[in-house]
Amino acid sequence: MIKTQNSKLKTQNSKLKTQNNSVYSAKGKKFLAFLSCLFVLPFCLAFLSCFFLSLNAKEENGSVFGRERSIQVSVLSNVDWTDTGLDIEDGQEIYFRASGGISLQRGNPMAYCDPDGYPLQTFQQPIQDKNIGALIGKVYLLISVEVDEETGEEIRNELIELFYIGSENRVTMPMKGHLFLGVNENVVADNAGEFKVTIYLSEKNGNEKQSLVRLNR
Ligand SMILES: [Ca+2]
Repeated sequence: MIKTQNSKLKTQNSKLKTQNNSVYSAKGKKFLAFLSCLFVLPFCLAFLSCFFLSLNAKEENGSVFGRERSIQVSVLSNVDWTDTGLDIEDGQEIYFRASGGISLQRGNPMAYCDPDGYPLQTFQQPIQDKNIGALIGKVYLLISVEVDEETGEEIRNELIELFYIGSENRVTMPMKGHLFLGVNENVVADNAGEFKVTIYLSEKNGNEKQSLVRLNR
Protein backbone atom coordinates (compact mmCIF):
# COMPACT_ATOMS: atom_id res chain seq x y z
CA MET A 1 0.00 0.00 0.00
CA ILE A 2 2.78 2.41 1.04
CA LYS A 3 4.68 1.66 -2.17
CA THR A 4 1.55 2.33 -4.20
CA GLN A 5 0.96 5.69 -2.40
CA ASN A 6 4.63 6.66 -2.99
CA SER A 7 4.35 5.87 -6.64
CA LYS A 8 1.14 7.99 -6.85
CA LEU A 9 2.93 10.88 -5.09
CA LYS A 10 5.82 10.57 -7.55
CA THR A 11 3.39 10.68 -10.43
CA GLN A 12 1.67 13.79 -8.98
CA ASN A 13 5.07 15.46 -8.43
CA SER A 14 6.09 14.76 -11.98
CA LYS A 15 2.77 16.23 -13.22
CA LEU A 16 3.34 19.34 -11.08
CA LYS A 17 6.85 19.70 -12.52
CA THR A 18 5.48 19.41 -16.02
CA GLN A 19 2.83 22.06 -15.23
CA ASN A 20 5.46 24.32 -13.69
CA ASN A 21 7.69 23.86 -16.73
CA SER A 22 4.83 24.78 -19.05
CA VAL A 23 4.05 27.84 -16.88
CA TYR A 24 7.71 28.89 -17.02
CA SER A 25 7.74 28.21 -20.74
CA ALA A 26 4.64 30.42 -21.28
CA LYS A 27 6.17 33.15 -19.11
CA GLY A 28 9.38 32.88 -21.12
CA LYS A 29 7.50 33.31 -24.39
CA LYS A 30 5.65 36.35 -23.03
CA PHE A 31 8.95 37.82 -21.83
CA LEU A 32 10.54 37.23 -25.24
CA ALA A 33 7.53 38.83 -26.95
CA PHE A 34 7.82 41.80 -24.56
CA LEU A 35 11.54 42.15 -25.37
CA SER A 36 10.77 41.93 -29.08
CA CYS A 37 8.21 44.72 -28.79
CA LEU A 38 10.66 46.76 -26.71
CA PHE A 39 13.35 46.65 -29.41
CA VAL A 40 11.48 46.03 -32.68
CA LEU A 41 8.65 48.54 -32.20
CA PRO A 42 10.89 51.62 -31.77
CA PHE A 43 12.91 50.47 -34.79
CA CYS A 44 9.72 50.22 -36.90
CA LEU A 45 8.52 53.62 -35.68
CA ALA A 46 11.90 55.18 -36.47
CA PHE A 47 11.84 53.63 -39.96
CA LEU A 48 8.31 54.91 -40.66
CA SER A 49 9.22 58.38 -39.36
CA CYS A 50 12.24 58.52 -41.70
CA PHE A 51 10.06 57.35 -44.60
CA PHE A 52 7.40 60.02 -44.09
CA LEU A 53 10.00 62.70 -43.39
CA SER A 54 11.69 61.85 -46.70
CA LEU A 55 8.31 62.20 -48.46
CA ASN A 56 7.78 65.62 -46.85
CA ALA A 57 11.30 66.63 -47.81
CA LYS A 58 10.51 65.82 -51.45
CA GLU A 59 7.40 67.99 -51.30
CA GLU A 60 9.34 70.85 -49.68
CA ASN A 61 11.96 70.66 -52.43
CA GLY A 62 9.16 70.77 -55.01
CA SER A 63 10.15 67.37 -56.38
CA VAL A 64 7.37 64.97 -57.34
CA PHE A 65 9.01 62.02 -59.09
CA GLY A 66 12.61 62.43 -57.86
CA ARG A 67 13.81 63.30 -61.37
CA GLU A 68 11.41 65.28 -63.50
CA ARG A 69 10.94 68.11 -65.96
CA SER A 70 8.12 70.59 -65.70
CA ILE A 71 6.35 72.92 -68.09
CA GLN A 72 3.98 75.82 -67.50
CA VAL A 73 0.69 76.12 -69.37
CA SER A 74 -1.88 78.93 -69.26
CA VAL A 75 -5.37 77.47 -69.56
CA LEU A 76 -7.75 80.11 -70.88
CA SER A 77 -11.27 79.71 -69.54
CA ASN A 78 -13.02 81.06 -72.65
CA VAL A 79 -11.77 78.39 -75.08
CA ASP A 80 -12.80 74.74 -75.18
CA TRP A 81 -9.34 73.19 -74.85
CA THR A 82 -5.74 74.38 -74.47
CA ASP A 83 -3.08 72.33 -76.28
CA THR A 84 -0.22 71.41 -73.89
CA GLY A 85 1.99 70.32 -76.82
CA LEU A 86 2.52 66.97 -75.09
CA ASP A 87 2.14 63.50 -76.53
CA ILE A 88 1.69 61.10 -73.64
CA GLU A 89 1.75 57.33 -73.23
CA ASP A 90 -0.94 55.01 -71.85
CA GLY A 91 -0.37 54.56 -68.10
CA GLN A 92 2.10 57.44 -67.83
CA GLU A 93 1.87 59.28 -64.51
CA ILE A 94 1.69 63.06 -64.66
CA TYR A 95 1.51 65.51 -61.76
CA PHE A 96 -0.49 68.71 -62.16
CA ARG A 97 -0.42 71.77 -59.90
CA ALA A 98 -2.72 74.68 -60.76
CA SER A 99 -3.42 78.18 -59.47
CA GLY A 100 -5.36 81.26 -60.57
CA GLY A 101 -9.05 81.92 -60.86
CA ILE A 102 -11.72 82.28 -63.52
CA SER A 103 -15.23 83.64 -63.90
CA LEU A 104 -17.80 81.26 -65.36
CA GLN A 105 -19.93 84.26 -66.36
CA ARG A 106 -18.08 87.47 -67.14
CA GLY A 107 -19.25 90.35 -64.94
CA ASN A 108 -20.93 88.09 -62.37
CA PRO A 109 -18.85 88.25 -59.15
CA MET A 110 -20.68 85.17 -57.81
CA ALA A 111 -19.45 82.99 -60.68
CA TYR A 112 -15.78 83.04 -59.63
CA CYS A 113 -13.90 79.79 -58.97
CA ASP A 114 -10.38 78.42 -58.51
CA PRO A 115 -9.06 75.20 -60.20
CA ASP A 116 -11.22 73.08 -57.85
CA GLY A 117 -14.28 74.57 -59.54
CA TYR A 118 -17.54 76.10 -58.34
CA PRO A 119 -19.46 73.85 -55.87
CA LEU A 120 -22.15 72.92 -58.37
CA GLN A 121 -22.56 69.89 -60.65
CA THR A 122 -24.81 69.88 -63.70
CA PHE A 123 -25.64 67.51 -66.57
CA GLN A 124 -24.32 70.06 -69.06
CA GLN A 125 -20.60 69.82 -68.37
CA PRO A 126 -17.90 67.43 -69.64
CA ILE A 127 -17.39 65.58 -66.32
CA GLN A 128 -20.76 65.59 -64.59
CA ASP A 129 -19.78 64.34 -61.11
CA LYS A 130 -17.13 67.05 -60.58
CA ASN A 131 -17.51 70.77 -59.85
CA ILE A 132 -18.38 73.00 -62.77
CA GLY A 133 -15.39 75.11 -63.89
CA ALA A 134 -12.76 72.79 -62.35
CA LEU A 135 -9.53 72.12 -64.22
CA ILE A 136 -9.82 68.94 -66.31
CA GLY A 137 -7.74 67.13 -68.92
CA LYS A 138 -8.38 65.40 -72.23
CA VAL A 139 -6.35 62.78 -74.08
CA TYR A 140 -7.06 62.81 -77.81
CA LEU A 141 -6.05 60.14 -80.31
CA LEU A 142 -6.84 60.37 -84.01
CA ILE A 143 -7.34 56.88 -85.42
CA SER A 144 -8.06 57.69 -89.08
CA VAL A 145 -9.63 60.26 -91.40
CA GLU A 146 -12.12 59.12 -94.07
CA VAL A 147 -14.06 61.04 -96.71
CA ASP A 148 -17.75 60.28 -97.26
CA GLU A 149 -18.05 59.38 -100.96
CA GLU A 150 -21.57 60.84 -101.32
CA THR A 151 -21.23 64.11 -99.40
CA GLY A 152 -17.46 64.59 -99.55
CA GLU A 153 -17.59 65.24 -95.81
CA GLU A 154 -14.49 64.43 -93.75
CA ILE A 155 -15.09 61.79 -91.07
CA ARG A 156 -12.55 61.65 -88.25
CA ASN A 157 -12.35 58.41 -86.27
CA GLU A 158 -10.97 59.50 -82.91
CA LEU A 159 -10.75 58.42 -79.29
CA ILE A 160 -11.21 60.87 -76.40
CA GLU A 161 -10.70 60.28 -72.67
CA LEU A 162 -11.46 62.96 -70.06
CA PHE A 163 -10.04 63.09 -66.55
CA TYR A 164 -10.35 65.35 -63.50
CA ILE A 165 -7.42 67.42 -62.20
CA GLY A 166 -8.58 70.18 -59.81
CA SER A 167 -5.96 72.32 -58.08
CA GLU A 168 -3.44 69.50 -57.57
CA ASN A 169 -3.47 65.91 -58.72
CA ARG A 170 -1.33 62.98 -59.80
CA VAL A 171 -3.07 61.28 -62.71
CA THR A 172 -2.35 58.04 -64.57
CA MET A 173 -2.99 58.69 -68.25
CA PRO A 174 -6.01 56.65 -69.41
CA MET A 175 -4.60 56.06 -72.90
CA LYS A 176 -1.94 57.11 -75.39
CA GLY A 177 -2.57 60.40 -77.20
CA HIS A 178 -2.21 64.18 -77.20
CA LEU A 179 -2.82 66.08 -73.97
CA PHE A 180 -5.19 69.05 -73.68
CA LEU A 181 -6.38 70.99 -70.61
CA GLY A 182 -9.66 72.87 -70.11
CA VAL A 183 -12.35 73.86 -67.65
CA ASN A 184 -15.24 71.60 -66.71
CA GLU A 185 -17.92 73.64 -68.45
CA ASN A 186 -19.61 73.53 -71.86
CA VAL A 187 -20.58 77.21 -72.21
CA VAL A 188 -17.14 78.81 -72.20
CA ALA A 189 -17.58 81.84 -74.50
CA ASP A 190 -18.81 84.03 -71.62
CA ASN A 191 -15.92 83.09 -69.31
CA ALA A 192 -12.96 85.24 -68.23
CA GLY A 193 -9.58 84.57 -66.63
CA GLU A 194 -7.17 81.65 -66.74
CA PHE A 195 -5.54 78.93 -64.69
CA LYS A 196 -1.75 78.69 -64.46
CA VAL A 197 -0.82 74.99 -64.58
CA THR A 198 2.54 73.35 -63.94
CA ILE A 199 2.84 69.89 -65.49
CA TYR A 200 5.47 67.59 -63.98
CA LEU A 201 6.78 64.72 -66.12
CA SER A 202 8.96 61.97 -64.71
CA GLU A 203 12.32 61.40 -66.38
CA LYS A 204 12.58 57.86 -65.05
CA ASN A 205 11.75 56.02 -68.27
CA GLY A 206 12.25 56.37 -71.98
CA ASN A 207 8.64 56.96 -72.98
CA GLU A 208 8.38 60.11 -70.91
CA LYS A 209 11.66 61.41 -72.31
CA GLN A 210 10.26 60.91 -75.79
CA SER A 211 7.29 63.10 -74.84
CA LEU A 212 9.65 65.89 -73.83
CA VAL A 213 11.65 65.54 -77.03
CA ARG A 214 8.49 65.93 -79.08
CA LEU A 215 7.45 68.91 -76.98
CA ASN A 216 10.71 70.73 -77.71
CA ARG A 217 10.39 70.44 -81.47
CA1 LIG B 1 -19.74 80.03 -68.75
